[in-house]
Amino acid sequence: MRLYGYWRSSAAYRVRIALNLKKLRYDYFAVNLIKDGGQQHTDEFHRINPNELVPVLMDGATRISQSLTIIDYLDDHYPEPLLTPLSGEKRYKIKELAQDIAIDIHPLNNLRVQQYLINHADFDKEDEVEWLRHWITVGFAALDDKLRHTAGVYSVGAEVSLVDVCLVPQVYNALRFDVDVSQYPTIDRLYRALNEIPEFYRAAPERQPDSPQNKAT
Ligand SMILES: N[C@@H](CCC(=O)N[C@@H](CS)C(=O)NCC(=O)O)C(=O)O
Repeated sequence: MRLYGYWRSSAAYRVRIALNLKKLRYDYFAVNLIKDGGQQHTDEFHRINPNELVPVLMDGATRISQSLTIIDYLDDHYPEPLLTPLSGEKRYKIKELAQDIAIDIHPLNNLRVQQYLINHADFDKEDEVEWLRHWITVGFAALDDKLRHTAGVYSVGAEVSLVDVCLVPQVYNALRFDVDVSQYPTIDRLYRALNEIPEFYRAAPERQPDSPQNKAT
């Protein structure tokens, strides 16, 4: 199995957590999103994913982009542990909350959006950070409210689910932009609890081979 990712990509971070939870080994191919204007825009990577975004997972002849679909594929083919139950009310709650993060919050923080704001919308660095914080705080206020009703030890009850897999990378992102996560007590508690789990801890950006903080690189 092969994963194309970037240490700081929160969508790739989701997939790394899922692969770790399922105890799947994979070869990691780092795509540097910053260097030389971004290796995601090279012809070579464009052929792998015309969206020019990471992550991409290859498993034999299967090639998938879109982190939520990759994790769906992993649940179908490597169901231990299932991150989205196959049926029941929890299935829909888990999908709803995961999509709140991955579809509503995350895309507004994405690198290409930030680059567009700076290059074409007359934003300076301060406006850009304000934009990032604004959309994260709007999303987190609602998410914290919802999680208050669904959370047990983890985001939905007592078992780790797709919501947790999406939550940790999004909080990591928020902290990068100095969002005060303590304003969201349930999110804050879940983030701390989840980072105690070795599979989450090992997936963290600074522990990836392409992270500048990783002394092994
Ligand atoms: N919806 C996609 C989002 C993928 C995505 O936005 N990836 C970002 C990193 S988190 C990326 O590759 N950005 C490169 C760019 O913006 O040029 C998914 O969930 O996989």
